[in-house]
Amino acid sequence: AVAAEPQAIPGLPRDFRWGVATSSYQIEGAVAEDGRSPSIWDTFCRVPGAVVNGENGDVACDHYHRYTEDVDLIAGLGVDAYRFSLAWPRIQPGGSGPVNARGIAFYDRLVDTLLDRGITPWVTLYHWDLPQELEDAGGWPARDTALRFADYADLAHDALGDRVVHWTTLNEPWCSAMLGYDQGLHAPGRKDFGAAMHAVHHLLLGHGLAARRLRAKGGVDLDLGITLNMGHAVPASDSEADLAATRRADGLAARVYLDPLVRGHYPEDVVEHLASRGVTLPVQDGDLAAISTPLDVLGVNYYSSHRFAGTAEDGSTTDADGQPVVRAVPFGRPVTAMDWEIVPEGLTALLVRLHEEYGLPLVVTENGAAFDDVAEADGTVHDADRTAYFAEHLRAVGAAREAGADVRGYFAWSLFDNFEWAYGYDKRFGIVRVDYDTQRRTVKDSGAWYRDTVRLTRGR
Ligand code: GBH
Repeated sequence: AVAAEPQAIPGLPRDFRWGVATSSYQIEGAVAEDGRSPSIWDTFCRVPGAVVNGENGDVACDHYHRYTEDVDLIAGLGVDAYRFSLAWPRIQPGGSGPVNARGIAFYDRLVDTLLDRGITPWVTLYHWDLPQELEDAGGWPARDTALRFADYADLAHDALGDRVVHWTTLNEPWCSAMLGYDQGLHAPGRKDFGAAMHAVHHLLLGHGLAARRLRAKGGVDLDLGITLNMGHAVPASDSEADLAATRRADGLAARVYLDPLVRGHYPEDVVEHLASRGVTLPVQDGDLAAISTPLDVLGVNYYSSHRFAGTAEDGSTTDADGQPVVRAVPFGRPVTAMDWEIVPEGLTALLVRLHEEYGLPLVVTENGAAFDDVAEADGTVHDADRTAYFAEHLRAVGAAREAGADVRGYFAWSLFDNFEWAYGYDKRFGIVRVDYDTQRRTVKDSGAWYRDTVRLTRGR
């Protein structure tokens, strides 16, 4: 591990943008206040066995009531920007119709408080809390959800666009589609590969229609992006089978999003792969033109990388359904508390690849790690493992810049410990500890390290 002493990160310029990130359902609580309607996560958390310990976001970090104190905390870290998401069910309860004034008032106050403290708001429109009513009408597998999303984006921008420049449409559509509709591990908990692929297309369409609507508004500065979660996929060996498996894995993890967004078409090999499984993407005339509305920035959420093999452990190359084997093979690296391998050089390789193949300006919109924190009586946490994770990954970002990638910023995930989806409150990603009994916040050693590293890198 890299020395824990804060040092300027090589390769990162003085005007590099530094931030911390959260999302609405993971921190806000106050789920039934001021006219907020239930989201798919409020529902999913009530399904027995869906979330560790049956936990939910009813209270979470109580950020809805503590945002002033929380903005002070962000200011104390010395970062330029705060990435957070808007809860669609607060702004447009039920997923359609007029704006809910009391819901938008919360984000008005939050944005004003951030701007007062000199912190740039970096808004994500959708970080997984779909209004339940829209799920009842078919959710993301249904085309209408994309149209509803564009209306919601328009309303949100009408309300905040005079002060908010940085807009991200979706956070990690892969997770919404695959974890939510294929693997059933996230809300709404469905297990239907075909429905999940329809969700992929409608998420992208929602993004594109929203992007068009925001682009059509004149007179305001707009920095528009989408955030994808990706790793760097590498073949386990040079064999044809391993190369093919890696390409197939990367197709469904990355290219099925990147190609339509940047090039205006789905990758041919992915379309064929889907056809072999009886799935056709529900593309209509004009959809790809909307989806490829020009972006200013691509957000990258990076946690880990994988190697892939095209053979099963018993040597077979096809699975029970006759599909080619795609098997993730561990690097044999140390893992975080999530059991995700720590592969910092994968971040360098990913950023360079995205720069070379897709050419967009890049921002790392999430990167961080859960570890089994031990808190002292006063709440302090000596999380050298998390500090090392940040140090290694920030160096990896610097290395990507030195290799030519246009990476403009980095957001630590997360500002504080929060509701970690299916893992409930069990897994802690914060650079600030939250004591869930008292709601006391305490900056961890990694948070102090991040603060000092930002200062030193800027001042170099
Ligand atoms: C993000 O998703 C979310 O945006 C955020 O809300 C969440 O709190 C945060 O990450 C931490 O989970 O098992 O090695 O194959 C993360 C998306 C997708 C990243 C699955 C890790 C599996 C790694 N994740 N991926 S591995």
